[in-house]
Amino acid sequence: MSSLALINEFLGQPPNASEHGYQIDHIIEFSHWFMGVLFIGWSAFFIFVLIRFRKGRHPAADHEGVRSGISTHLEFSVVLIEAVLLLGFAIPLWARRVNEFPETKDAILVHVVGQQFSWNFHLPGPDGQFGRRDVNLVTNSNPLGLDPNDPAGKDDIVTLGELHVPVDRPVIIELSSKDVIHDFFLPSMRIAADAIPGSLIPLWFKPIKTGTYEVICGQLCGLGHYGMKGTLVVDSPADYQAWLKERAELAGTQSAPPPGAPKTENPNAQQENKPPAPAASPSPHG
Ligand SMILES: [Cu+2]
Repeated sequence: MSSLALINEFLGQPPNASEHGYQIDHIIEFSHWFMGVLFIGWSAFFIFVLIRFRKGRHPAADHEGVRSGISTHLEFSVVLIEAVLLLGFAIPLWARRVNEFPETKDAILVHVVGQQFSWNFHLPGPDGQFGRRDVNLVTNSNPLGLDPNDPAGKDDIVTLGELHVPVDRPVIIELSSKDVIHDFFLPSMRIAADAIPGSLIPLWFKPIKTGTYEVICGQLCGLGHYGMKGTLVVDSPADYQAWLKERAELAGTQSAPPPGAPKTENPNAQQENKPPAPAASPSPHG
């Protein structure tokens, strides 16, 4: 895999840390070598044509041009290879991320909500149930509008900018946005998807290496876009349990605002002009 590493380094890709990521790397690698071959092939052909059909050799123009069918065949093969890449590899790869979900009982479910200019992460807590969310309850200290009267939401965990997940377990993300179109991009996990206001977009990945990784916004979403970064921490199972416990204790020590708001600073949320946050969300399998 030395060529793969070379391409990765050349493109500035961070090392892959997800189960499916090597497939993405292979398709990126193949596309680049293929484009390299096309570049050299077409350049050589161009130079050949300049010399072969120079004015000195053909003083009178031939208006009929090429009679051989070779170029048609060549162009057709290029289109065919590109179609195979797209239909045979790229689309099925993507479909596995957004259609074929793992069993929910093994997976970590997270609601990810983008807003100008930060990422909110909402976990269901020990009961496995997400609390009800209501756009009318959104405040600076309750960025997702969690309903304080919903028992299912009492143990929910809401964090700003930092998501913890355990290693070697599938993570199912349900993505939405409170204001404009953002793009939830985890370069090390080789996954990205647009966060669109009014839509719930499911996707999943499985982290296979513990560590701290970057979460970025991949869509120019406003003046503060450059700063719309977060952190994905892939923990060992023990560290993950410790983190869950710590968040639960934090949530327990706060009375009002309710459990959903361990971090109360959210300078970007606006109390007036509330953006349309998505309401309670269905499972991605639904
Ligand atoms: Cu953004």
